Amino acid sequence: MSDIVTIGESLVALIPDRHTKLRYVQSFTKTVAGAESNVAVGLAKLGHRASWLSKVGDDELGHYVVRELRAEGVDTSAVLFDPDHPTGLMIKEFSPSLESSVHYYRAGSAASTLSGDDIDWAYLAKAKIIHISGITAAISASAREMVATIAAFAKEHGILFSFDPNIRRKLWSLSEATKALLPLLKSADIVLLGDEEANVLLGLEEPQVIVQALHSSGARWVGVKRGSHGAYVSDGETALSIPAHPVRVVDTIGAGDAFNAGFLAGLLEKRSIAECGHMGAVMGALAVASYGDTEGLPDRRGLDSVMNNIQGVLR
Ligand code: KDG
Repeated sequence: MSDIVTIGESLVALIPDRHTKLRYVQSFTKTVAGAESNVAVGLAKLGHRASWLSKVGDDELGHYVVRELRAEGVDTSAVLFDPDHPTGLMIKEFSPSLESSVHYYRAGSAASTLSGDDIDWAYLAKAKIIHISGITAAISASAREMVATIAAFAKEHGILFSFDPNIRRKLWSLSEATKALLPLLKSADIVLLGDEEANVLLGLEEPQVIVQALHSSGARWVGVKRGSHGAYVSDGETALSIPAHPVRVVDTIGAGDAFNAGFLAGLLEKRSIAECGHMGAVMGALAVASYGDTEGLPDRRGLDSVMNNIQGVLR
């Protein structure tokens, strides 16, 4: 049984060996990407029981993705292999100024065929937290419907529903995203979102105001991710700013998922909101300091030693 189940598409990600246009790149490193599996990997590395539920192609890339996630300690026993649709692929591109962008080859992927029929509901019912990002809602109509059904299922079964809108403009328009994501945001117990996403979805800018609005619509815990400005976190009683953990940035993709993993680990460990926020900030920073979405994430000892140096935070 897992403490947390994450549900969404994972892809093979190709990472270029240099910061230039893809047309000039000759070598890539093959890795695994995917917002929800990134969160599961982060939690598993910290010693939590984390599952990732999805569909991949019954192809070499699909078996690679599942093998890698299993090797990181994620429970992949509920993952389905689809013989008729391929595993999705994405290619990262880094500009000389370190801006990252992504190119997707995922339309018609195995994960895009996900629907409520693919869910093992008895398996899901045992989770303490279900975490999903808006990317799952963006990949197809059937996946979008599945996410709404899962949110309702979580509520009925007293399972905490954790949601990160993760708006991806290459997957849908802002108006489509807003229409689909707002109800999910409002049904979540835990909302973890970027400040720019809050601006798009709620029209709000100040972290304090964003947090208040999300608590009024039902969220018990909120984390507003503010990039190099750190984060603003709240449990409804205590709200505070968390400074960014200083690191040398090389690959920003995956930072938000790493924050989510640290924050959710803190909640599972029944830590204070300040500790949850710091754990998220440290995980986010370690993710961006290395190439790949999850390769830089610490194990339990690594995170604890950084946290021990953060004065006045540990219990
Ligand atoms: O949050 C990081 C993800 O965006 C990345 O791993 C790939 O899932 C991904 C996506 O769809 O962009």
